[in-house]
Amino acid sequence: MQIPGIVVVVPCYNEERRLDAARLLTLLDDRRQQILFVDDGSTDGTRELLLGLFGTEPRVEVMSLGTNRGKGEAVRFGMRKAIENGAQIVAYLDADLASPPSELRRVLDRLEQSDDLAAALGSRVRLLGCNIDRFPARHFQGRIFATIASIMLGISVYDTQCGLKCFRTTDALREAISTPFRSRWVFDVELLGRLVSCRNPLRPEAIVEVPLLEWQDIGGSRLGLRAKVRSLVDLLFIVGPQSRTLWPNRSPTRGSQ
Ligand SMILES: Nc1nc2c(ncn2[C@@H]2O[C@H](COP(=O)(O)OP(=O)(O)O)[C@@H](O)[C@H]2O)c(=O)[nH]1
Ligand SMILES: [Mg+2]
Repeated sequence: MQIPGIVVVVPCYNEERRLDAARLLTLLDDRRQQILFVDDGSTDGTRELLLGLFGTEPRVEVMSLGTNRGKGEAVRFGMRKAIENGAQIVAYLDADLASPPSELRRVLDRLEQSDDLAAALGSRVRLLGCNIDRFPARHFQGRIFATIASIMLGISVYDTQCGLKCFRTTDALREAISTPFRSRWVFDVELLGRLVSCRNPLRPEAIVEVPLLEWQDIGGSRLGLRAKVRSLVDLLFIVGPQSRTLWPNRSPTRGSQ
């Protein structure tokens, strides 16, 4: 890889059937951008497909985790590697491109517009004029989850679970990803909690949500009922110790690490 300005981490677990090479390549339209695919111990041909499609592209790297560790760890490994390689901005994006590359660009633009911002998060708000195509049941489950997460975190986040998030490389980010996440699926909440409660915390004002203009629920999600129930339980265990709502007077400490 060249010295990276912006690295887009794309976690992949058994994505052989869903990978759309042509759309993914548009992530490289911005010359500063690089893609780091993290193959999360896939058991199908994901790794071989990624290497075959992008093996000769200098701005694409494929990292392989030997065993499946879950999305949170796949993202964390990718972000750590990107930062070790010198990335100034690290983003992550789901491999199914439910958030399209054009929306990644908009969220990155928002982050880059202001030096005061440390993170810009895609947010699936169903506003008139926006094309947020979410399965109704998932929309309502997501709203309940995000509302609970937001109250517990003590910061107003509308959509904790959107798979598109962008961060400047800050001390807070380095610290937040220095140790494993406790949850496979609730890691976004854990990450936000750590960012605002670590030793060098981000001010909540340094984090913005950017309402997406376009988002589409792609079939094939493997987040089943069991994982959803587990996520709710994880939420209580994760956010409890670092909650600004539950512990309003607590000075910033090491968060959940
Ligand atoms: N399901 C699943 N996805 C993973 C895992 N590790 C990484 N991922 C990636 O996480 C992203 C979101 O997965 P997806 O199944 O679309 O979940 P969704 O959030 O319900 O749409 C995709 O890029 C997956 O390839 C894992 O262990 N399980
Ligand atoms: Mg998906």
